[in-house]
Amino acid sequence: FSFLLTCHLLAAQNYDEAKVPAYTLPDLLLSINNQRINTAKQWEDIRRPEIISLFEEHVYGTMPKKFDEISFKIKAENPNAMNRKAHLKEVEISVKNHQQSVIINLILFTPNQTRKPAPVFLLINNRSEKNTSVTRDTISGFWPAEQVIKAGYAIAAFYYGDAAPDNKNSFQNGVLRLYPEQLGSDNGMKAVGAWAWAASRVMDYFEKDSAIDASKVTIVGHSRGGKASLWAAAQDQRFAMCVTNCSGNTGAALSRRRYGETIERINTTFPHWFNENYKNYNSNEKALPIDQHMLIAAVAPRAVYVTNASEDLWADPKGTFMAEKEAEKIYKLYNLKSSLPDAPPPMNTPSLKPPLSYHIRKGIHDLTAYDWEQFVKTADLYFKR
Ligand code: GTR
Repeated sequence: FSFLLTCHLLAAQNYDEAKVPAYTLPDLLLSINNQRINTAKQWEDIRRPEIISLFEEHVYGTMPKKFDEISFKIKAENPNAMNRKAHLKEVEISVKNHQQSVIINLILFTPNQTRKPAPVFLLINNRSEKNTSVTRDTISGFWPAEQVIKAGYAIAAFYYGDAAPDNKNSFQNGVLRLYPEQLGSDNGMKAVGAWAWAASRVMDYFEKDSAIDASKVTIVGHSRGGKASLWAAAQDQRFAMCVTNCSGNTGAALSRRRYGETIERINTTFPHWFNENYKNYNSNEKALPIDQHMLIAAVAPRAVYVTNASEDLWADPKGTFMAEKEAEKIYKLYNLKSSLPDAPPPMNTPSLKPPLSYHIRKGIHDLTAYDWEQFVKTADLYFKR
């Protein structure tokens, strides 16, 4: 019976543009108490903090800022990895709070060709750990380390399961052990919050590693990892650039369009990703005080690269582009000109120029060498390399 009920309640997903409901997006430039936001300072002092709090309260859960202790241990090191092209470090990031601890295992390759601290790409790895093999016995487009090293960047990754198992019954067995109070509260963070939290602990490590230029860290995430990379970059302003790849619903796509995956659908399939309050918006998007354009805007004035794939309608490529386009308003407050076209660019024709970049790749929901090639080009422009 309950199975039938669930099927009934979960209406078929819409892929018809004509059936996208009429909606009004919450105004980026109007504060909760109706103050018009006209300057970058007002944005930073009033509206941006308000937006971050709204996302914490209604979507991703509160982001804990404190812990008792953090330590970094180099577990293994090879200065001549990748045929001497890179220096490999395997770092154990251990964080303690309330007598509990969590370990995030970081894999980091830095390029040997340069003596200067290197800018770095950090991937939240939500696929097989084989993708980030330290022996390089598996080389995949999901984390093309050789390609990135060759371009003069460091490349790093951690496995998301270290921070929170991606499972509705066991997501608590990670970062949340440190913050048990979050579990009982409707605005407590769950898995996506924990993945983003872990990215910030890696940032803590980068700030201590002299081989890394911590002012040039690009956080990369694909799909559920792309929801986490966007949330991480939105609230932790130390990330210089954010790549949110095929992140779709509750990532870079506008929820109010109800195109492809919906809030109800994501909360039903993945009840352990977002906070309890978010379930109040199942089939009730209009009641949300935010939409995802505001999350992209919260990264401003830093760089954001949003991607989609042509066969990934589930992630609503059009709604994703529209969300990024809306965020232009905030970059404008900083006198930063966006080069985004008015409508999504054709397939495999990236709009690369930072601070707002976008592409739609031909093909399926994935993170590929093609995508990384564009991220590197954008980083070259953004970091003026
Ligand atoms: C899907 C989910 C998407 C996306 C994707 C992924 O099942 O509906 O929101 O996160 O998984 O992570 O690959």
